[in-house]
Amino acid sequence: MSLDAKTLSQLVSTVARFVDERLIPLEHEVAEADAIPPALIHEMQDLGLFGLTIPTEFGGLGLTMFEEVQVIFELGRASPAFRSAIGTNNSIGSQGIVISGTDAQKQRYLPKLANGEIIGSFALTEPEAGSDAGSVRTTAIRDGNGYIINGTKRYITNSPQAGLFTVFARTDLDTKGANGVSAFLVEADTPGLSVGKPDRKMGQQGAQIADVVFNDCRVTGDALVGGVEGQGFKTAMKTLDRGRIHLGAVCVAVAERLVSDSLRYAMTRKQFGQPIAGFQLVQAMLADSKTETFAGRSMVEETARQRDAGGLVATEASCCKYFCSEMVGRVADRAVQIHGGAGYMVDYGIERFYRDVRLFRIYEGTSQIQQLVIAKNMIREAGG
Ligand code: COS
Repeated sequence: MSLDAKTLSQLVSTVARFVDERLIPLEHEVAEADAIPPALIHEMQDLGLFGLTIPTEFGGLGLTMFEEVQVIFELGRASPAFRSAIGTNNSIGSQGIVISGTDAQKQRYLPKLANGEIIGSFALTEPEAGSDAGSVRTTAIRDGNGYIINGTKRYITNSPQAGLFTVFARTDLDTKGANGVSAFLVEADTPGLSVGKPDRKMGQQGAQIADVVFNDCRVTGDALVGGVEGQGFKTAMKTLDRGRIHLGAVCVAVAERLVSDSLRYAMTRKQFGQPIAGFQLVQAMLADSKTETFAGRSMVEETARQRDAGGLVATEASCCKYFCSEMVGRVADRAVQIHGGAGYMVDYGIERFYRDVRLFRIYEGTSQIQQLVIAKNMIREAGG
């Protein structure tokens, strides 16, 4: 359901105010503690941020893709860890249910995901399966009216906080590729499921990832997403298509923040008796970052519009993820350069963004996977 223009603009400005007044002042503290204060999570719940994309009949805001990216353009101006807190509930941790779930699965889980009562997490990657998502080794073997899951999932975002996992496991051991994989909804307190210690990582402190281990973890038959075996890979791909547009918007938002921080710094920092913004070589960096950020915003908005209109946007979603994640890497690099020595110092926070944005080129499909998807689709559409 689409919001009217006034309601959307009110929502976007409320989120913008929240980012400026509550999130940006806490960035340093959250990175140091590697955790978001619970009170802030409650504020995010009160603002409805966990349910942006979940249909209204299940308690979410039911935003269209275009509306969602407008909110993310604001929310993403703060450290990526804050977006990550609500990211999985709005994207890969809920959309498998929204897209492929049964009515009972939707009724049971979507309201709790929408209000943030539980955190959803997407358990696809494994020690031996990342880019090659169809080769998962985790198994789900039929047992009576249920399944027994065994295997290890790796680098699972928000798993330490999660109440519900969408787990991809092989139900057909004789089918090696994607078609033998099914998706399951597994609650975090199910016996046999355990979450490892949060991994130590390069950036995005405050957003936690860990291993999720299944050791004879028994689930009932109604945990099978959509009630159909063999559809798990397709569910994962459809979920990731939406997630890639969302992530493109996050990258644009961070780039816009860095452009504005770089401009402000260049206009106040003086060298050779004048603000460095007066120097053409600094201007070139500012102009390149502005131009690339604008290009990213334009393609994300256009892809979102096409998706809302019912178009198939797998190619364009990959274009957004590929371009925007690479683009924000270049913008972050220039931001450090424009800030000079200050850009390398922890207190200014620019080096933190430089580390944070590196992940965007890796998760939810590396840049190389996006290139493969784009080219494969081009060749198929050309009849190859
Ligand atoms: N939407 C719906 N269905 C899709 C799809 C999509 N976006 N992409 C693929 N499919 C379907 C295909 O149509 C095919 O169906 P049929 O068997 O009925 O023909 C099936 O899924 C297998 O597709 P394909 O042969 O393209 O699969 P591959 O094993 O070659 O894998 C890539 C394709 C590499 C693109 C895929 O594995 C991928 O996206 N990997 C990256 C995963 C990822 O992002 N990992 C990061 C961790 S998740 S945070």
